[in-house]
Amino acid sequence: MRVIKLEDILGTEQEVKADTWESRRLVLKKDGMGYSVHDTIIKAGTETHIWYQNHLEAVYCIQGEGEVETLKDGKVHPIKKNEIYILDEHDEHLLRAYEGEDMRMVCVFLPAITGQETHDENGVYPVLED
Ligand code: 9YT
Repeated sequence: MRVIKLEDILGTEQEVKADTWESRRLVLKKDGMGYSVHDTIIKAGTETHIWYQNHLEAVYCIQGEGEVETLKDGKVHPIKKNEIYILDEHDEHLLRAYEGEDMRMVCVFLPAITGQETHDENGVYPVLED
């Protein structure tokens, strides 16, 4: 077995920064588990357009508050600390973190991401803010 520490990932290529989020990719395909595990910060007051067409994802919120809008039906699902949402239909969605506090999410992807995906291949399209 192995122990993987967040502190050892910070500042490496496993720490990825975008406009509206930062993700610390703790477990990747290379680790051989079949899934990947990410500790992701969603910045307060932002909206991110996400569509993982090739992956299933479970997202457990351990800090902060926000909402997920699923685009096929326009439903808005409030999400706060201690709640997990599962994208079991490759749902295209908007993830919004409310003002005031960043959201911190533990995300599991199946299959594992390699860490080399671009945002487009990964299905992440940040919404540009004016
Ligand atoms: C909340 C969420 O979907 N996080 C995904 C992980 C992050 N976008 C990454 O590591 O690419």
